[in-house]
Amino acid sequence: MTSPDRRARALDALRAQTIELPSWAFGNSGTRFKVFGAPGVARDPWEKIADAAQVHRYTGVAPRVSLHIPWDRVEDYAALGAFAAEQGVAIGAINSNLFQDDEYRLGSLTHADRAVRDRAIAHHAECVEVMRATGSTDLKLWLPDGTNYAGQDDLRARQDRLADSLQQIYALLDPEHRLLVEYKIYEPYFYAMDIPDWGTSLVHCLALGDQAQVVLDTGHHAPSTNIEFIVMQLLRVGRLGAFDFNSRNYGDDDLIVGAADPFQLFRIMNEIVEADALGRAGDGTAGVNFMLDQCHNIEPKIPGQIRSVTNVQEATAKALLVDRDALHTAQQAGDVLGAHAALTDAFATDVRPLLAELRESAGLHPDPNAAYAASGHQDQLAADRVGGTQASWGA
Ligand code: AOS
Ligand code: ZN
Ligand code: ZN
Repeated sequence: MTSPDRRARALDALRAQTIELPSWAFGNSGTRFKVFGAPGVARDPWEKIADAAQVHRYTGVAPRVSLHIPWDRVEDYAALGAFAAEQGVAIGAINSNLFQDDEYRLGSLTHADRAVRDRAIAHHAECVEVMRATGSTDLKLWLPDGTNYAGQDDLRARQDRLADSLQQIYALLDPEHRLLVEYKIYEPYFYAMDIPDWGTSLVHCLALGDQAQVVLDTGHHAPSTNIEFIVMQLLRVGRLGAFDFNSRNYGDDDLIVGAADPFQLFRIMNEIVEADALGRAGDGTAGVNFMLDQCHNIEPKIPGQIRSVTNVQEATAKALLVDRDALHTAQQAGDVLGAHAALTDAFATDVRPLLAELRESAGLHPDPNAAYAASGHQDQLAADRVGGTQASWGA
């Protein structure tokens, strides 16, 4: 049984939780085999923001949208930020892009040629300008650089060039900005990525300074990696800046978070709650940014994002309901199964009634997935958005 106190504290914490949506989730996406077009899909950054705002309207906990430059390049970023505010959302992290130019075939920030590195650094100056115009405080850098064959390049020299490039990017930041450095085990290169793991990301962040933090994308690890251990360790040293949440069965699948392994998502949120790292500071700049990094290849985009947000909320609610006194007592006493049961009991709790109560207390429909499906909004979009080119992942 959940104590009334714990339930009340969970409701307060859930009320304060926010989840950031990626603009690219609202464009068409697919694999290298096929991109499926869907009726009513957003045709430009403005429509992607409007779609993200719908997700916030129904869930009440998704008040920011991440942009990707150049996919979301516009003439007037201040106007885009103002449009987002009118829609009831804010611009979140600005994602740079180092993977679409021919020049970057052998690397961008790690390239042997200084001119190529300078160009990649200059792209981040553009991203920082976008941050200033939109009020964003997070610059997110996923480095796609790497090598395909042993001996192809000097691994250590690439790290040295990377350290130098990152320092120049870091120097562009304003005091309220953060640089969020993402890691990924493989793809697009398959011998050695230049930031393959959290250790490499952390080493660079530590060298840069306090404004540099690690991004943990849940799809970027080897199978059987204990992700919650990484979460714990990065929190312990104050360097977990953000999540890119998604689900994976095989590789970087970018499926709906909590779909493949809800127990793993619960274990991750349990470490967050244990470290009291759920909330962000009032100004939104500090703490862990809970972002989604997903693509909805075959399912509709807005409902896919609503489902993702509610999945994160469910895992969070379960983590908040863990009887921490019982857990810590059992841990101290060496009660292996008692401690394990403190977690599994919470995981087995049906938190949907708690979340329904949370939403109703905020004036929202208790079931955002059903409410959006019944709204007719999707049909309206399909009727309104004819003509033009639908935005694609990468377009
Ligand atoms: C790539 O695999 C990474 O997950 C990136 O975070 C992201 O998907 C991309 O940069 C889109 O902005
Ligand atoms: Zn990512
Ligand atoms: Zn990824």
